[in-house]
Amino acid sequence: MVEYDYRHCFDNGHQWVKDTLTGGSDTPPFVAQMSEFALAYTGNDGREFYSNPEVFVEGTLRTCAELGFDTADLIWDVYDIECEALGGEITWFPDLAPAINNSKPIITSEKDLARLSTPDPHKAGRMPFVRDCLHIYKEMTGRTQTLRFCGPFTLAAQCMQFEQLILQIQENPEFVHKVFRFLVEEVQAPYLNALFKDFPEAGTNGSDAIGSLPFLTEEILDEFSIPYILRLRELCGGNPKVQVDNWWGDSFAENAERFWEKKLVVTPAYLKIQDPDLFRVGTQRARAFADTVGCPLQFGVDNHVLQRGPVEEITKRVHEYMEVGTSGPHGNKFFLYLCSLSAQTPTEHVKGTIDAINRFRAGDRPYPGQVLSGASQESSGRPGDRGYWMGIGSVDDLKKNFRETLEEESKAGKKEIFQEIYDAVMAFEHEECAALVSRALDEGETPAQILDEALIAAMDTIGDLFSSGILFVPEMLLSAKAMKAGLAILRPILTATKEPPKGVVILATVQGDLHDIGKNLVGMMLEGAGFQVFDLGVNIKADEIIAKARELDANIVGLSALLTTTMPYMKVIIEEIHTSDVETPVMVGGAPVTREFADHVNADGYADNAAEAVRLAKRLIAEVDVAMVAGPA
Ligand code: B1M
Repeated sequence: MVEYDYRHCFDNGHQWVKDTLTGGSDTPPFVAQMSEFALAYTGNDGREFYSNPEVFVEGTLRTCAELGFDTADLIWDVYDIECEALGGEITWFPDLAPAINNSKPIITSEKDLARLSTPDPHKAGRMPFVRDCLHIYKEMTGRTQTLRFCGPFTLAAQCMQFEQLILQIQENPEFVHKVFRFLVEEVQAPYLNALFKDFPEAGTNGSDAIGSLPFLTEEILDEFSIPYILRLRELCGGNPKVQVDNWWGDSFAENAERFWEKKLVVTPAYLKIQDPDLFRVGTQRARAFADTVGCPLQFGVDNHVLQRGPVEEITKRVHEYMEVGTSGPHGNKFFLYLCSLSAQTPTEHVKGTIDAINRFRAGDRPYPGQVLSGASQESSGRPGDRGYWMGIGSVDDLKKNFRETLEEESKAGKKEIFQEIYDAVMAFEHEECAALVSRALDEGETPAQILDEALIAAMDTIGDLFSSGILFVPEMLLSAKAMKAGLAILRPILTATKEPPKGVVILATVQGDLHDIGKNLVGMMLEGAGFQVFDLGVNIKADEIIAKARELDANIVGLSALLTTTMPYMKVIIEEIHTSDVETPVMVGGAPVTREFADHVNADGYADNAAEAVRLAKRLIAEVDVAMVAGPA
């Protein structure tokens, strides 16, 4: 095995990064999140890699040195450490990073909160693993690594479960503030300060996948995200290095520039903008903003581009980002970021990416002046019909009065009571919705009519507004809650009268995958459309799905996957369903899933977003012409 001189082989890269963040660097450096790639590249087992500090540090350093990374960035499974130390359930995978199973939240009430206490940074969960990694890295390289932590908003979502967090923000904001204070003051600050004791000179970085648009609105960002990042900084002695740099969602902001100003509040050292938002908003617009502020700038290349390739496409993306990034008066304060190189990113693509970076630096530029990013372009980085992510389109494409038009069309010619129920759902008024549904029943309307004319009609509009980027996730959750309050009044009557649902759907996020926000939204929309939904949860294997489909005589199985690594399980599950006695059609979805992939795995349908999932489910039911089943909710 080749021996590398880890004390010196990253010297240049570190110097370039330092210069970029201070005066400026003649060479634009790159940094990368690549631990899952290192896991695969070094042939390790997931559990061993993410729990044995020697293996983790050596594997990361070796991979970076062997392939010629500028620096070696130690990024363990940053979203898990604090929640795991508090008792969150961790799931291990042989070929993936571990993950918190946040469908089993550890904080659901004041009582839960009262039971929790500050984890001992030297003993709790894998906090010692992190500390040991940092020490070993320092011994091996002579350098201090960045202290990584979970952004407070994402940590709260990991502990409370995302949907519950959002609903509690509306219903009981004081409790949520209490949770945030506990997490920041009694978990994160002691943890970071213990690490600072060993590494006083270290920089820090928080990862915040959920603390961003469109998971939250700008109001929630202002009240629940930013203040707690700043509070953490204050509790770490006002250290300006306490930062959270990886919010997404720039393309959902009403005003990207204002959003970037907020980013600079939590990460004053530089502005980071990453795909897929960067590709949508456009590199030139981002460059222009950074020039007006004069701050260092980082562009992040989507890991789907890096994984899918081909190398020519990677080169185009890398060269555009580097060319635009390094242009203008502050062009020497630019660095590139490779977002999360996954376990299945082919080594050839990683080599091709680094080669593209080096070619650009050497002046070998086959695509000079080529700018593909910007609002009018399709992103090859994000599969899906429209190239948009999360299955959400752009409001720019639509008439300004889209919402009004939809509402008018949907309510036109309806009885007043149905209009009122519709309005209550649209206004997120769950108590009002339940009261109006009761009144409609008293007035002699049938449950089926109330469902179709009022509740389903409102959820149809909500689905369209969400897939057009007009409403964000919190608004969708709140309207679903209002719809469910109305449905709760109808359900006993529907069951007693054997009123059949539109169909029975089993939902699951596939094996290896713990992402459930998209699946849950699909479930809510399906319920809102009159389907009976049985959600099996996350990390689900074929046998469980087949057993449930058989038990319920389900009309549809719906599979969701958010990781390219777990998409292949869709194929496995579908094959097992096909070889079983169950004949239920299968629909698939999730950000990396495409129509072509759905065809390839023999799925019966693919939907880009939640509203489309409802249309697809209706079509599948109509196609198979199955007998509708009434059953308990
Ligand atoms: Co994760 N994560 N994440 N993450 N995360 C992604 C997916 C990633 C692209 C980020 C990145 O690095 N660039 C990347 C995947 C890379 C890859 O696949 N190659 C990634 C990774 C790597 C990871 C971890 C390994 C940690 C890490 O970052 N290194 C870890 C893995 C855990 C695991 O599952 N084993 C992890 C963890 C997490 C959090 C826990 C922090 C959190 C998940 C919380 C939760 O779900 N409870 C999280 C999040 C939030 C994301 C991003 C930021 C957003 C995903 C999401 O919820 N989107 C994501 C980055 C990105 O996408 N840019 C990322 C919103 C949701 C509404 O959209 O799910 O697409 P989506 O659903 C849409 C449609 O797709 C469709 O309808 C929905 C509504 O319109 N749809 C269906 C969905 N399911 C459907 C089913 C249907 C039909 C339509 O029929 C049945």
